[in-house]
Amino acid sequence: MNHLIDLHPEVKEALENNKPVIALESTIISHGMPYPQNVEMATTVENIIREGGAVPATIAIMDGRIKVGLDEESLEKLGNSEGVAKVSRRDLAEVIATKRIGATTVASTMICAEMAGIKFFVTGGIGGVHRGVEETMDISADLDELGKTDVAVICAGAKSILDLDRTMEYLETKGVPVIGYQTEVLPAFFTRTSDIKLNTVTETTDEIASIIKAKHDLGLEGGVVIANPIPEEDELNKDYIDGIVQEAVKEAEENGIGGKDSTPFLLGKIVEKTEGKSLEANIKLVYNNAKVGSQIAVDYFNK
Ligand code: PSU
Ligand code: MN
Repeated sequence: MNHLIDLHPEVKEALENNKPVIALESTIISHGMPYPQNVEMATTVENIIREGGAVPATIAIMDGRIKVGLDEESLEKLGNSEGVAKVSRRDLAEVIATKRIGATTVASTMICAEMAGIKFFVTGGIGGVHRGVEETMDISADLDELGKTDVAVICAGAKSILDLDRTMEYLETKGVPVIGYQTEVLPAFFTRTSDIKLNTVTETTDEIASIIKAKHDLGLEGGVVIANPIPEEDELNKDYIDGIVQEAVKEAEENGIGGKDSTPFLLGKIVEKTEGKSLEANIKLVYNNAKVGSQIAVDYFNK
């Protein structure tokens, strides 16, 4: 184990006894949702994973260490402090060296999970190729990480703040399997569908576990995306949310928002403009991913 990693005792015990462990990111807490809903979401997700028979490991950077598994106090600190750094692959060394508080994105959570020996990771949505990429070159480091780091990421697709077609092309180039769970098309986060057909469609979590197992047996590098649509009863109206996303993207442009600030700005604007409806949907889809993700992990460990 890397000497910069601190494993929470619950996580350590699970890893030593070959029990399913699920990594969780912390940027969704610090930069993806407002306080106090963010902390409540983080705590509930952990409980859903425990009920599903796996052990949750929320990952963050504190005191110059990679924390794998957080206590209540640390979750609260992440969710309710000013100046928490958003840590992607690029930022990991700096935030460790300067001992700042850092929240891990999908990319850096994958890195830390792999270092700790964790194979599964539940979140809301992955980063991707941004709209207007021709001008900005804004492509999330999450996509390259998925191309090289061996962790299975369970999400609800990607938000339509992104260029979903190009995001899928990029993942194909990087050799990342995108597996639909009970869906033939890529889910678009707030909505269950998009017009992008998936190459791999599954009906059961056991099928997904088998695919991941085969990938491991082959020794193929890189991650896997499992795309799990938001539950029907929590889905937002497509035209409604598309309109709001368009406004948010326009405001980001007008305000010259770029780099790592782009995604948090858009997420915040969407919550504001939907008067919290998007937040509610976001929380529900994460819970659903936690349920399906722990089932996949349990099925995998039963193989
Ligand atoms: N998408 C969401 N919610 C989020 C994020 C993305 O719907 O909270 C966060 C994740 O941590 C993701 C990161 O890894 O934003 C991507 O940021 P960027 O686009 O700057 O790579
Ligand atoms: Mn970016």
